Amino acid sequence: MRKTGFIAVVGMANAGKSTLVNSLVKQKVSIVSPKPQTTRESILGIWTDDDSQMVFVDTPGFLHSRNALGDYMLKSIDNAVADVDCILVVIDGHDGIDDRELAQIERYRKRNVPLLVVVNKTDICQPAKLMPELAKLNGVEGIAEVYCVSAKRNKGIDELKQALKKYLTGSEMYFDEDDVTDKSQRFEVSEIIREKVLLACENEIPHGVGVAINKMQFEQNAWDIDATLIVEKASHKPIILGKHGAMIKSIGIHARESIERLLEAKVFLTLWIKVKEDWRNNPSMLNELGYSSRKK
Ligand SMILES: Nc1nc2c(ncn2[C@@H]2O[C@H](COP(=O)(O)OP(=O)(O)OP(=O)(O)O)[C@@H](O)[C@H]2O)c(=O)[nH]1
Ligand SMILES: [Mg+2]
Repeated sequence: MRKTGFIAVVGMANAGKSTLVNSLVKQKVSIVSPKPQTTRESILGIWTDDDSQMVFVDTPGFLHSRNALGDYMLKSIDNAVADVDCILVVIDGHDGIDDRELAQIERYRKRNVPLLVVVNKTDICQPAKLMPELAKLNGVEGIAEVYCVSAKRNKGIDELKQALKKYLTGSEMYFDEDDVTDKSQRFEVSEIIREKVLLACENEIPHGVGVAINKMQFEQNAWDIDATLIVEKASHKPIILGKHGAMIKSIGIHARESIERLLEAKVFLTLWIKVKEDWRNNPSMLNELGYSSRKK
């Protein structure tokens, strides 16, 4: 019989939580970008092997909420850490450990489930700089174990996964053996498009972009997908469009390539842009984009 359980993955924005979950389940289930607040809701990454099933809960990075979407993101972190077998607090080792990380550890240790600290991005950390940072964790109450990994380079990941097995408390399978996420293809497609917007835009604009899938149909051996990028200010529209439409064209090309890999079929992708003033504070827009109840 397999040991099974849920493991929450929390930490500051940009620490590499989604990269870690993808690396743990050996599939891209959660989008990644250098911009903070890439993940907007909890996303499950499922790993099943001969003796275990681990359900990792990727979460949005801890943030100071400035709008209703931010409130929703914070709530999804709280929901994610309820009833789990273990909590992984991910820290960017390259950035170092300061009071914010220590406050996070303090916050989660009160939940009385095993808490592991995962120091990530060791591929870009100089050992001489990392050692004094790790020393800051000595004597911090409530830490069961500390692991140093590079999620991006898959270093230390198998060792971490092996170590996590001892914390699993369940014996029932929560998902089928072949499942890697709880999300639908439609959700994954909208996230891929949002990832390409995050990667293409330099400034704050992508944080105010939502993606609505208007149509997703499989016809004549190809997917026909029609999506709208929702922007929160009229002035953002020309920026996303780019000169002679160059920006949106590039977003579309990159998104289509990734979606074709996901769906393993040819994809025709049409992107539109629509302005919805301050949509991140608009309950009906949040609902439409799936940010008010669980979106699958
Ligand atoms: N060098 C290096 N970069 C990493 C590593 N893990 C993640 N990154 C980079 O760090 C950035 C943030 O990664 P994400 O996985 O999106 O971080 P996150 O914690 O999920 O961020 P939010 O969802 O915004 O909270 C991306 O540019 C990643 O490529 C790592 O092990 N090494
Ligand atoms: Mg993330």
